[in-house]
Amino acid sequence: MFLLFFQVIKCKAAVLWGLKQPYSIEEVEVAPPKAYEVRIKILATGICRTDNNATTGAMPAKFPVIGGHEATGIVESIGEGVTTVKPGDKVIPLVVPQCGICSACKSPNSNYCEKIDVTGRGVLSDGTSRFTCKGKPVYHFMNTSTFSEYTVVEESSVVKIDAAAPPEKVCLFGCAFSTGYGAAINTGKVTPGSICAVFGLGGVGLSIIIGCKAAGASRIIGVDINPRKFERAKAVGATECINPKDYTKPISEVLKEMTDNSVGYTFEAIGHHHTMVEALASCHMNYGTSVVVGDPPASSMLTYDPMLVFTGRTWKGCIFGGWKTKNDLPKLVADYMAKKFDLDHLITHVLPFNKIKDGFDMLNKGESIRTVLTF
Ligand code: CND
Ligand code: ZN
Ligand code: ZN
Repeated sequence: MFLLFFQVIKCKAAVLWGLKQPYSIEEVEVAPPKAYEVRIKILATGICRTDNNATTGAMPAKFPVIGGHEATGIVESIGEGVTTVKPGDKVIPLVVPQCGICSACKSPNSNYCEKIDVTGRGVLSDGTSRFTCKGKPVYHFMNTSTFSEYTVVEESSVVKIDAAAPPEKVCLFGCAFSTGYGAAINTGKVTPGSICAVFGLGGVGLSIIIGCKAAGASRIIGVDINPRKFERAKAVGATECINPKDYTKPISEVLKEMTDNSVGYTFEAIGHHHTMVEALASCHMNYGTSVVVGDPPASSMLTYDPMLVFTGRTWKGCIFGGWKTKNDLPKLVADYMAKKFDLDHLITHVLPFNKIKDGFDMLNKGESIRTVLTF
């Protein structure tokens, strides 16, 4: 019985063979977990813009790669030395690990664990991958690779959550919700009565709105070029929504006029240089704070007028909403179970895993917020 746990598992996974190719469902082999590793059976995984960025090159990845990073699963087996999870535990794989010993993990002010993989390393700590397909190694994506029936992660990249949590909802704590909510609460530190503007009304932007509302913002202005996003943005707390295409002047000027020049906080949840600068220009020239949440396109430089920060604005960014994942995620899920958050407006579609292509098509046509794939 014990030996059964340590067999290679053959299963279905969505493999990206190279840039600008679609995710292709293949049979892959998933090796057993080595020491301090955990093999997880994935139950549900959301589709995030970052998974699409791996296909365009905006997010670095080592090909061939199994994408996906926002999921819930059950621990299938554990390697030697693993103590924080056991087979049968309901878990969330962690895009941002918490190893507990690096400089960031030891600092109370950082969640940027050195084990994070945002550069497309694609391998676990021993320098190898646990996946093969057609005799070739297939690489890991952001320590997680959740577009697979089974995945292997390091113990620092997985956390146990409430066994009763519904997998097809709480997978959003694996990225969108935690990222957006934390950007407002932890990074922006939105204050009661303040005015906020959120650029980009996808799963991350809507989660920022939920955070701004929870922090007591008096006005939350959603900004998106796709007006089909406005209804759900308002449902989660946006007080107004505007479309830059409806104006000839820069949206920073529009926001200034709408608010008597008093936007305290802006958030960029799109991932374009020009909107990052526009969001910066949109917060108050002195006391304003602007948070970069969207993935900056890889290998590119941004130019901006330094006067924008010289006058006193604060410009910051965050990965995964600043949460220390192993400590904080179980508490966020517990808050969800206590009905503190409602994720229903964020999830527009639930599809079986083999419909992954439809999920990406809807994301790229602007028809979905979050599509959750179930196994
Ligand atoms: P999604 O694509 O669902 O939403 C982006 C929204 O931006 C869409 O509604 C678009 O219509 C809108 N948009 C596009 N161009 C413009 C524009 N010029 N002006 C205004 N609106 C525009 O993306 P998502 O919500 O899944 O992710 C948002 C970003 O956050 C994306 O860059 C993703 O890669 C990134 C992200 C960051 C982190 C982190 O830890 N910082 C974690 N996950 C995702
Ligand atoms: Zn660490
Ligand atoms: Zn994501």
